Amino acid sequence: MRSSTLLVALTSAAIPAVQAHGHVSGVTVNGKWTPGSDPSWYYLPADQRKDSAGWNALNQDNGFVEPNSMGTADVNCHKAATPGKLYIDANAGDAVTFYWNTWPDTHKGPIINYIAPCDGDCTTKSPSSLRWSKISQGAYNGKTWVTDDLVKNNFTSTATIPRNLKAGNYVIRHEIIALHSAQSPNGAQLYPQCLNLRVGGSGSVAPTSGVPGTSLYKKDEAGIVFNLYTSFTTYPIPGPALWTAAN
Ligand SMILES: *[C@@H]1O[C@H](CO)[C@@H](O)[C@H](O)[C@H]1NC(C)=O
Ligand SMILES: [Cu+2]
Repeated sequence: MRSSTLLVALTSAAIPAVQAHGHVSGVTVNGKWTPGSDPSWYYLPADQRKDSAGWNALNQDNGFVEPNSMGTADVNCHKAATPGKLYIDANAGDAVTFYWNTWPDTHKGPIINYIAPCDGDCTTKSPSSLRWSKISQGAYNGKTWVTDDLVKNNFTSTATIPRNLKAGNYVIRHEIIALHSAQSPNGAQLYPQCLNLRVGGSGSVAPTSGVPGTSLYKKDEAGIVFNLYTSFTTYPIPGPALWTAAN
């Protein structure tokens, strides 16, 4: 008994039991913190979860959505996601800084941000009803990846809300695609994180061309199957073209 306890203690100290990937624990806008969801809340009854702007999802391992699930609703806001109850408050043109709880240096890849209008209340939306427009993206500059910057910057990444975006309620989908195993089919790892966003200000342009999550990516497109371990100078960021009409 005693020696097996010791063995477990030694083993878990030497080898981290689960590789830490990550989730968005919250965001700041103009210095104000709004909480994201915590995957460990998923099995709590809804009335016992802490309120968050982040959507709850079945990602207790801080894990990912695999390319073979790109045709399912899980691609939207992570596995079996349900809406958060709070909103991030921001104006068009504001910067939203996403705080990941952690991120492994090995998990290099693009960081992409999308918005979907809720046409009313985001807290009752289903993932498959959302229509995404890509508002910003970053990946590789010839030397380093945006995920390297994320690790360097206290696990944060910042997106700017288009400065002429029409006021209203949106879901913002902040996503890292980790490429460390993407040389194999179904090896890329999608880490989508959704949060409710209430946009104010006097912007006038609403997205009209958004696409369902299931249309964002193809599992065999160039930026999804990609070998990080050969020499390359550019990386083709996957997904639809940037939506710039409200910039
Ligand atoms: C880093 O992020 C954490 C939240 O994830 C925050 O509590 C801490 O203040 C941040 N540190 C710095 C130096 O900004
Ligand atoms: Cu990982």
